[in-house]
Amino acid sequence: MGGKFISFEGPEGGGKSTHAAALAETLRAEGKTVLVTREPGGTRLAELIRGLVREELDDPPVTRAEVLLFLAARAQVVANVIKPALARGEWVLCDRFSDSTFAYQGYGRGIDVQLLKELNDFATEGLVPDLTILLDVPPEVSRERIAERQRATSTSADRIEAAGEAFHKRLREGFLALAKAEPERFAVIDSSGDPAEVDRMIREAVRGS
Ligand code: T5A
Repeated sequence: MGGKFISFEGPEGGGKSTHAAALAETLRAEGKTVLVTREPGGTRLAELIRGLVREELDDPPVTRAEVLLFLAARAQVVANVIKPALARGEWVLCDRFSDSTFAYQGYGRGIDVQLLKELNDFATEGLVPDLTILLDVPPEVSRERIAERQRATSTSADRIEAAGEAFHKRLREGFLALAKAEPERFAVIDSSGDPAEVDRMIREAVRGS
């Protein structure tokens, strides 16, 4: 049987990387071949774009350019990494995918979500995850986890993390609205609690998908 394509979404610090790695371990222990990738990123070109969109530049991308940069990175990882892995029958876990564009550039930055969906379809050749795990955390938990990571790694907020409180509130609401519109694809999981319990809920969502 072929593998599934599962995306992890949600506000910053929701635990996407942590819980995607844990799910990969579980699936591998069951004998499945699992590819874990991230967005933007996952190929050399897409990783270069990741650096560009997160950096504080003298010439930061205007919103339309930001959209196109994320979509260029997505087109690259879909064509060269995700689709080939799915064609080989592997499971693919992706840390962020299309819903991040709808939430951040749509609900967050105010670009029309329908237009974004059309542009995104072009970039992904219509590829949609079989299951999207939305790791939901309130803004205060998100802020605290980002601050903790910055303290631990002696780094500062990137350009998008540094966007204001109202932006982060809008994008969380955006993710929840996207999930409400497609309940059959999304599993919304409260990620503010015990990590082991979050992992258990994720495994349950995957089994039920
Ligand atoms: N972006 C991206 C767009 O604007 N548009 C797009 O189309 C796309 C694809 C990408 C940035 O680009 C933007 C969104 C982002 O701003 P990123 O690195 O993918 O950047 O995104 P971040 O969300 O910033 O990644 P983070 O690493 O901050 O968040 P994660 O992966 O959600 O969280 P994780 O796993 O690193 O965990 C963060 C901390 O919380 C702890 C972990 O140990 C860690 O310290 N933690 C928990 N603690 C308690 N309970 C739990 N359940 C926990 N889970 C994790």
